[in-house]
Amino acid sequence: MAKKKYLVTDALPYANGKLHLGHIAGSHLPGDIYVRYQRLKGHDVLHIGGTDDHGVPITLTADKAGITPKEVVDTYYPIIFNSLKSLGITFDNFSQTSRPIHHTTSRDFFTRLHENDRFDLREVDQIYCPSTNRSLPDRYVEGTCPHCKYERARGDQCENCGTMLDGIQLINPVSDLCDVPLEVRRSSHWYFKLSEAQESLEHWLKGKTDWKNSVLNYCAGWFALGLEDRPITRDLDWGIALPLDNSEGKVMYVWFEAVIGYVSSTREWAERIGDPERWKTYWHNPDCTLVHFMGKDNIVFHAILWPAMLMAHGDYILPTSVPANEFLNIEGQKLSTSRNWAIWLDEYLEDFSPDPLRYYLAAIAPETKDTDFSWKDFQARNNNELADIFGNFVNRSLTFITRYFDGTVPSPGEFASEDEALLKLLKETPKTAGDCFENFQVRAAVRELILLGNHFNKYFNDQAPWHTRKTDRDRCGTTLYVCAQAVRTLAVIIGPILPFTADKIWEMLQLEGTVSNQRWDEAGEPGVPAGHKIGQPKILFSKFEDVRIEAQIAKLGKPQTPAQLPLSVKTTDLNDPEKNPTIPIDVFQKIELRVADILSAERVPKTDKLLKLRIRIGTEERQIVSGIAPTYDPADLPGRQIVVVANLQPATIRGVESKGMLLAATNTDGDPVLLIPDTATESGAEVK
Ligand code: B3M
Ligand code: ZN
Repeated sequence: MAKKKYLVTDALPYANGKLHLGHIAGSHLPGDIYVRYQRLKGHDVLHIGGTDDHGVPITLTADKAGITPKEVVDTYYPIIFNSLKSLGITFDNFSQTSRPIHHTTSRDFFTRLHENDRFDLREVDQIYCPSTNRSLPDRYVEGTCPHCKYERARGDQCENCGTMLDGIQLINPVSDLCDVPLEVRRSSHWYFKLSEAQESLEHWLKGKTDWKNSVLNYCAGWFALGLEDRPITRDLDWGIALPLDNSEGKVMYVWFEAVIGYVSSTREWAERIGDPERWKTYWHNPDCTLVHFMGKDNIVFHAILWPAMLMAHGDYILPTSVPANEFLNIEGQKLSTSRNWAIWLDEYLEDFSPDPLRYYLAAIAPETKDTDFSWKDFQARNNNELADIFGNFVNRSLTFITRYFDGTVPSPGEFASEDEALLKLLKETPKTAGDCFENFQVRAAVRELILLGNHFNKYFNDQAPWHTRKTDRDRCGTTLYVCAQAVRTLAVIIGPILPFTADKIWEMLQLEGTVSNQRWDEAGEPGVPAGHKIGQPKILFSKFEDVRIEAQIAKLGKPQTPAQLPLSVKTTDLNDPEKNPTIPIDVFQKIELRVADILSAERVPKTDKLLKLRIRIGTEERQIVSGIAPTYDPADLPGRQIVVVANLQPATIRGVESKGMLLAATNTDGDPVLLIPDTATESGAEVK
């Protein structure tokens, strides 16, 4: 089959906060599953992402925290980037829209549309705050939606009915920052002539019969109202300046440039791999499939505004598909970050491994309607499906081979009809599961996998190898041969959803290469030869006890503790006496810094970041807990020297006692880096 090109994008989250499971269920996980699947199919796939760094969401966060927008986005970028990476979301490039390459790309795009006469400069009324002397675009104002009368609609969009708004349309507008009465002033803005694009857009969408109904219906609603021209500039000092004279104080509207961010991130990728023009082989290639993953609140921007911009430009392909997802509720309530009724990805990953979450979110994916994340259901799915169906089958098969066939896959005898039936099922599986992935039906794919897993276990039970082992060794060997094939097929087929598990199974099977370089279409063929020596079987999934789940439920709706708000002091604050008051030397001298030797290190159970270290300071041995697991393997630590604060009050961290704290810097990825003496130093030596 010919290699096809795919360009897959996930919505760019605003870099003003951490990622929660709404982001993941809406775009990153379905995007990643699709990408992994298409790669296994052998296609040329580029997965593009990044953060959305401009616009009022960012400046509002900065205003409220008293820091600059740049500090906001640079704080959240590494947190967002690292949590996605830990969840196994594999991007070819993950950029920021605040980078120069995006400014250039957006200004070029703007210039082309300007040359093509797609803009109109208009004088308009705009909401103005007399106390802060600034105009208040977008989310700086809230008021009643003129369409659905929802009282807390924002100046850019009504969260309730999804309508795009302009602050001036709101009934009873109020400022988000102060409560003086607001005024209306005139200002000039560039408008994108979206109304002109309606006919071409309608015509284009008529051909999209395979798109989700929800997306098509949503667009039809817009067309029925008639598309209106949209202002695409704002009076702000954070954003992308216009490539025009007389445009001081104006920047591009964030939604105009954020979508161009997909192009900029692709260009950044091309530059990084040393082939700067290569991005065009996707964006300017009519044979490339362009897929945008996102949540339903972004449909209008991706299925109407962005295609209209692309058409107006002329050089680009249009989206092939816009598989928007509905919303994820949490324990029966709407997800709300302000009430902290949310599950934060980085916190999840501190307590659990990634695959159970990927699995559960795939199983309940909000593909056609809003769905509910329930911790108890998460627990049940993990325990009853991952552990009892998949984990159990893999484990019993491989353990049996290890125990009774010396770890060597037995030669099959003559196949009985049950063996033939299972081998046939394996052969058919790539097509059945593949059709689901192809059509963005991840829930259906999970159902297929469960059926498959149940078949496998039933086969094992019916064949009763523990019995035939004694009565008919040939039959027993045939059974285990077939089971080994099933384990391999399973590893490939679950790969898009459960990549970490797939790798583990591959490792246990000791097959050549990696799961990700297998061919999907051949995944159902017998691929483990008789006589092949497998590795040590390990448990794939542990069951989650009630206490772990209850602890998660208890966190919902509670205010976040300060440690979870990551805005930290930046170097620019160093000379700011308010943020960084100086201290007299005697205060510093109270801190006992000592050189210590690491004696042993181990992970703190059920956490991803924490290590428990036995250390020696001079003659004294102690235990400390430290969050350095993201960078350091416990096996590499014994024998190394560190610097510790020796007189810190003891604390209990995750139930483990810690007497002291080691010193580590935080690198730009947000990962810890140990501070160590330059040459071997006597244990217990003072640091001053
Ligand atoms: N930042 C909205 C959001 O995070 C917006 C997406 C941009 S995609 C180009 O939901
Ligand atoms: Zn509304």
